[in-house]
Amino acid sequence: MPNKKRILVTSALPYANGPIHLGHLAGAYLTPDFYCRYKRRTDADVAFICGSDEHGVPITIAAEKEGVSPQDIVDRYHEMNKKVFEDFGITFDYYGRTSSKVHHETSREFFTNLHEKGFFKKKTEEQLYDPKSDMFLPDRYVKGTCPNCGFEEAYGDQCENCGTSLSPTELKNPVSALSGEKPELKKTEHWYMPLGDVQPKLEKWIDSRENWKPNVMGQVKSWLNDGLADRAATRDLSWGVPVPLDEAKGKVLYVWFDAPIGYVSATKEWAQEQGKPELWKDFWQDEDTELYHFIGKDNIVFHCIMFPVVLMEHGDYVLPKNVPANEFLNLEGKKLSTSRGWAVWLHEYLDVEKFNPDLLRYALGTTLPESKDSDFSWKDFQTRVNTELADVLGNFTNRSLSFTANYADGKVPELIEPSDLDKETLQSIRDQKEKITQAYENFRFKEAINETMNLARIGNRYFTETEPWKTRKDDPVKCGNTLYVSLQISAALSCLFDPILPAKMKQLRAQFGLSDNFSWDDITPNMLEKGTPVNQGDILFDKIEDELIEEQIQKLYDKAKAADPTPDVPELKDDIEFGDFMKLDLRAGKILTAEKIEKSDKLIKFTVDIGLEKRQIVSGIAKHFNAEDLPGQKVSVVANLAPKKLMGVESQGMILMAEDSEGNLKFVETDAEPGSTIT
Ligand code: B3M
Ligand code: ZN
Repeated sequence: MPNKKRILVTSALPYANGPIHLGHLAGAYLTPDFYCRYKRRTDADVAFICGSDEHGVPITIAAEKEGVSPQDIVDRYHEMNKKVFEDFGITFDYYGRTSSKVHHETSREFFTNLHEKGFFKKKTEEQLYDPKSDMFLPDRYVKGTCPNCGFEEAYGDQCENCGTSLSPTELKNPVSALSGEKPELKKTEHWYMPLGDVQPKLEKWIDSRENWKPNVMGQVKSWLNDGLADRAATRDLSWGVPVPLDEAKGKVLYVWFDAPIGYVSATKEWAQEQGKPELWKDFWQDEDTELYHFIGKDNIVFHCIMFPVVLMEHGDYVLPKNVPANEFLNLEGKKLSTSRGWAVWLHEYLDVEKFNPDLLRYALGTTLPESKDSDFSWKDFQTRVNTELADVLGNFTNRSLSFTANYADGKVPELIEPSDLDKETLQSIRDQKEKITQAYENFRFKEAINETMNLARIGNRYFTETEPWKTRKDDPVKCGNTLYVSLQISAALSCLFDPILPAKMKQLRAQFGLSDNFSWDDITPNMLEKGTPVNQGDILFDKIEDELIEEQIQKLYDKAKAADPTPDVPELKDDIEFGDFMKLDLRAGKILTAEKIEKSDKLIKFTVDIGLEKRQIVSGIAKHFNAEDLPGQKVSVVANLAPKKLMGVESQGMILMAEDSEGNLKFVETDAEPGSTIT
């Protein structure tokens, strides 16, 4: 008998330095869970592995900020994150942690193996050093301007704005994250991975990859085009896996060297937990295994270049078949930022009584940043829940079930001489299933969700068209056929939607008496035998009221305000002399007429009464106001600005406007009589 297909799926190991938010979930955890839940229903042996990344500067910096030990930080967030993933139904087979003994041993074994093969280059180089803190400044201990995109908050290891991976000395205007001081250069010795030397081999492997997402391949190719540089695999830090060499006292492995090996260590621990300590080898060392790394786009270089090189050089391991990385999720139109409080934490979402994990799994699933950055908004969440989950899926299954309960004795009727429409509609179960399967197989999760919802749409339309509320009186056979078909669709949906909505679909399956141990093959147009009792049950999805959504939006703005109380306004300009200010002639005025300048989409021509005289003033505010609304408006005017022509129309002054951080304009109003001076 051929072996079952073996599939190893990993999710990026989140740093155990803070809680998990929406962006994390959409980036690297939800899609592999959809995938694994689907794959486990097929003929595949799946291991889904994740865990906490407990090393590296992100951890030590969090500890320093709170004045506790790194161990305290990782203990706290490891437990918290493990639990929140469980609460959201993320079905990791094992959630490890890189501080474990097995991990320390495994990553040291990797280093030693590569070292003995002569892979590393030992080099003494100058690195940034903070004399005040008496410490080298690797990775995130330095911040500065990204040489690639100019982002001013780039870290010493990576720019989170453009995804470029960096070394501290590449940053412009570096400052120490510890002391805020400008660092010095000081010599230190490290073990480097000569990525440039292995580039040809790596490129060959990359070129043999099939079906990689264009956003992933694009980033990888651009790295390769630039030419790979040596990268240190060790660091001058005290927190981490000690380098297994006598001559490297006081140094630890670079966190990006040890963290991906965490996938291997966690698989070992999972195997041990099952009493089959050798099982991990089937998943990592048998070339029939399909390995998939699910990550966010900022981790592409590590998973597509660095870790594959490590695996290749070691030689005993399988390499990833695909790395279906997602782009970033924005929130309400802005970049997510934990430091600026612009985030929705998963534990907070769960605190809202009316929300449940399935709603967010669905809403996020429909807005995944699969091929480009996408945006999550609470209003969109509400629309998805109300108009899709409640109005389409919930409404359809509820109609089918309640009609059956009320008019068909609560049993699946017999299908008798079905019409063409009945047959076609039943066939659409197969057609949709095929589309959904293809979408899952190709990591197109938004499409999988949409095609699944389409089956419910087909069902709803069919139910409405066949009008069982009429046929139940004059054509009971036809009515029975409608119910038969609708129930089959509902039953199929309770399985097809299982990867996305596990809790709700379990509830729905119970209404049909369907087993939770179904396989993907069991999903057919005739899952329910005639006469099967079905149970009307509770409404699957309640609608979400506007107030609850307003509350969430308010909460977000409140948190952002608390995190960063300075409003988002431009910096103050340089001081001017009093005499310069006195040169300005500012007057109270009143708009008499206002008319849009035809040739321009921005300009409005005004006549303004400034007491002494009437002025013609042109102002570029047509995108913000309707000209008709403006006569009578009280304004402040710069009255001695030299006249200037705008689109051929002379402007004799300027109307003062105030602009807020969102770009909204307001008039600088004054109640004073036109002509009054403003000083
Ligand atoms: N902890 C980085 C991150 O959370 C890192 C991932 C490790 S995956 C081996 O973005
Ligand atoms: Zn950048």
